Amino acid sequence: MPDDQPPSSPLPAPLPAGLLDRLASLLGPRGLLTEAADLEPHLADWRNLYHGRTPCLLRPGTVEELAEAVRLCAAAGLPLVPQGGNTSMVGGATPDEGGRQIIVSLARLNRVRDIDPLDMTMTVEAGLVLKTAQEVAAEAGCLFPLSLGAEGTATVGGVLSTNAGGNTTVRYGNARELMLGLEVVLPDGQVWNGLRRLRKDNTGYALRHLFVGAEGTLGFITAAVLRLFPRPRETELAFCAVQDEDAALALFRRFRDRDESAVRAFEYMSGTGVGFYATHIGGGSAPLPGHDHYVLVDLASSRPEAGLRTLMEAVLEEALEAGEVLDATIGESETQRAALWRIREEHPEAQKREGASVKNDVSVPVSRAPELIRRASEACRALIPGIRPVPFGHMGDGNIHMNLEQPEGMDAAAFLARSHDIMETVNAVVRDLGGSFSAEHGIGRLKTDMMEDWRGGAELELMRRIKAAIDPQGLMNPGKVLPS
Ligand code: FAD
Ligand code: 2HG
Ligand code: ZN
Repeated sequence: MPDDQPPSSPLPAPLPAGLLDRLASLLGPRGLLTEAADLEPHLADWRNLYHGRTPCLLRPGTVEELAEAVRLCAAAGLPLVPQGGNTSMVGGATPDEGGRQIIVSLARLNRVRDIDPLDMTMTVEAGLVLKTAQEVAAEAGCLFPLSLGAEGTATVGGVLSTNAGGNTTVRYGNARELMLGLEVVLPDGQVWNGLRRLRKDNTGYALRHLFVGAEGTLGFITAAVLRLFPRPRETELAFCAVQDEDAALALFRRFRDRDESAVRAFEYMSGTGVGFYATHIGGGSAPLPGHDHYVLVDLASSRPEAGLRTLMEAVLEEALEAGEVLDATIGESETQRAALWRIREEHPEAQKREGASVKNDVSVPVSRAPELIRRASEACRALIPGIRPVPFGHMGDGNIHMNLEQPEGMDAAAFLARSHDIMETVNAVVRDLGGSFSAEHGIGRLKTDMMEDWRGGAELELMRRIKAAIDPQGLMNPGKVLPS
């Protein structure tokens, strides 16, 4: 269970004699931090659920420095916690309270090594911020499509290590589908160079896929070859109030049936979530007020004269006539489109400002998303009267953030003490609908205790064997992903 208080004791255990000096001479003053004030921002997660300790933080400037530091720490039997932008939603990048786990930040490994608009690839280092990666691709006339609310902070290494999804999965897939090759520093300090930019490469086990989604438990991703795509020439965005959850999905189907390739994102929001946005971020208002269900439809095409406006208007008109769409507004400029996207992107922040919440990043087959929202909301209302369901997210790929906000006036700590019951309640519905208890955020520390139940037997046993084969000392990000 998450802690809600910073631990008060004991202080981090001292490192073996001489190790700090060796790390200092290897990494230099920019590469080794030991001052409490420098360490502090790295010791808690974005949600403020976990608070850890560390004896020091390593910030290697080159892959060779990282590899040597890993060798030194492995020889001393010291556990390592990789950290990118520290935006994990599951406590994946936070050390435990024991004080022995050393944080290793990849932030200084942030070079663009190569970009090739003919191969449609770019080779970048792990610490490159996702938004910068998008900008670099755009400067070369291409698109790197992975997009999520934390893109100004999250890193390429982080999104690959969590196999992040985000808003464009419906069109381009998860981070895994956007990766062709990897470079990895293994737990013993060996460097594996798998930076191949090949579209076909059937040469035994696809090792690169082991490290994607491994959440830093198998090694450090230091660089990656990423796939690029043509830049859109036309985009259209509509913010729509819809009749109910079924109408939201029916609208998705209408767009998909007309032109599947045009749908770049299809996001669902509840009236409660849009209300939180209005209160905490939108200065008291949001477009099309007074409805219970909303969707954001984002269309994009790289074809010249794709006719997206005609498509958007035609489909919305049909859906209005069918009573699925109740009202809609189409973004008329970049500024308007950005403002409409902001309503969706600020949902996590607005929810945070409203009070305590319990997150459930879950997925079901796309066809079952409306049922998930309805049934999980009802079950949670029955569990805690006054609880406020705030379902939102990536309806087009079946990933709903089935989040629950505390009842108004309830003590936050008392509400969070029910986290386990709430997650169990949502998960029971998810299981019944053939879904997954973790869609895109990963397992981290938050969900390790669910692994046995959901993935136990041969699947978990295989994962343990892979972990033991690659990291026999168990030094990479201990306590994450696999239950102890
Ligand atoms: P960190 O948080 O630093 O680390 C995440 C995990 O990866 C940890 O286990 C860490 O140990 C490991 N790790 C980091 N770098 C490396 C590396 N180089 N090598 C090996 N292991 C490494 N996620 C989504 O999927 N979709 C969303 O739409 C989305 N929206 C978000 C919106 C907000 C406001 C926030 C705060 C988070 C959101 N997230 C989302 C979650 C988060 O942004 C992603 O999980 C992201 O992939 C984490 O990147 P990071 O660089 O911050 O990684
Ligand atoms: C998003 O889609 C993120 O905005 C965060 O995945 C979801 O806050 C959440 O639960
Ligand atoms: Zn999401």
